[in-house]
Amino acid sequence: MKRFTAAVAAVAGVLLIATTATAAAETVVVTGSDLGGDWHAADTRPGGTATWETGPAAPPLGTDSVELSTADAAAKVQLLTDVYADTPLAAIDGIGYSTYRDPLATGFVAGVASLNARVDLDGDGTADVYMVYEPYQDQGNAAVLTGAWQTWDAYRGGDALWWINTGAGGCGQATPCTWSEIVGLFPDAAIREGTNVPIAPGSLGFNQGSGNAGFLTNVDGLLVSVDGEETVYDFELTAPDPEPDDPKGECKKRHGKHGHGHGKRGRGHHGHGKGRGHSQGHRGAKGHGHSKSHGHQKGAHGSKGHGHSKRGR
Ligand SMILES: [Ca+2]
Ligand SMILES: [Ca+2]
Repeated sequence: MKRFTAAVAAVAGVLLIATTATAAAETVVVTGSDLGGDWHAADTRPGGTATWETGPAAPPLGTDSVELSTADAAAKVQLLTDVYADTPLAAIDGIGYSTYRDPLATGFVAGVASLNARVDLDGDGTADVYMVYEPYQDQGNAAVLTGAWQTWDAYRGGDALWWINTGAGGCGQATPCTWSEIVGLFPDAAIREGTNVPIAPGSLGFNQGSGNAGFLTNVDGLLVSVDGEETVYDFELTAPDPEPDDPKGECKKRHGKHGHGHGKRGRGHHGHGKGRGHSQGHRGAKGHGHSKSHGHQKGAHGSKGHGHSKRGR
């Protein structure tokens, strides 16, 4: 009987932890209309497309996802957000995403879209490199399935493998380093918008190509955790209905999946100065006015640069 009681207590403990973890996350819906807002096509090149679509199969969040296609070797497609600009690499304690390698994909059998982060390694304000996470590199070719949704923990307590397009720190594609190793090598590193060449903004998100002819990957569920606060980006065809006359109801709806109204960390996330207010309605990914109403806004960063984005392969 004692044993039984202990088991019940243990299960209750697990449930409590799970509930706490869920409450810490915020889900932000990203639609195609967010391009040019918080999300950007960045260094997308001819032949590279990002298409919001229903499915395929059962995406990990909602009903829809984004299909990234690179028809030929010159093609490249990016879907990057700028909301993490100026976030110290060391403050990131979780990152991941989900992929679906379409059965129609050709090319590398374990090839799916990667995660890319534009990074200022030495913290001097200028982005220097791209950091890249590729599931096959971290988990092995056999781990990447075709025709199935898979979720990749690109952090794994700091043990996930990333490579740097310039090979800085000895962390090139052939000799990737763990996230923690890179943070250790470059303690001042931060996500940074680029300023060197006229490529559209964006510094964190999905990348496919160049050199990836025939790749066809659906992506969904980008997760980023900063100082323990998770945000999950759910790519969907339509945003939740705005309810401008009912801020509380709107917040509830927008954050409904996790049942809380204001989980924003109040990082630069809210402070783009793009002039979006509550009255314009929340289209899922826009938290600007909302964050103000809860007094969370801090760390606004006004300047948005343009960047370059060599994939390095
Ligand atoms: Ca720099
Ligand atoms: Ca989705």
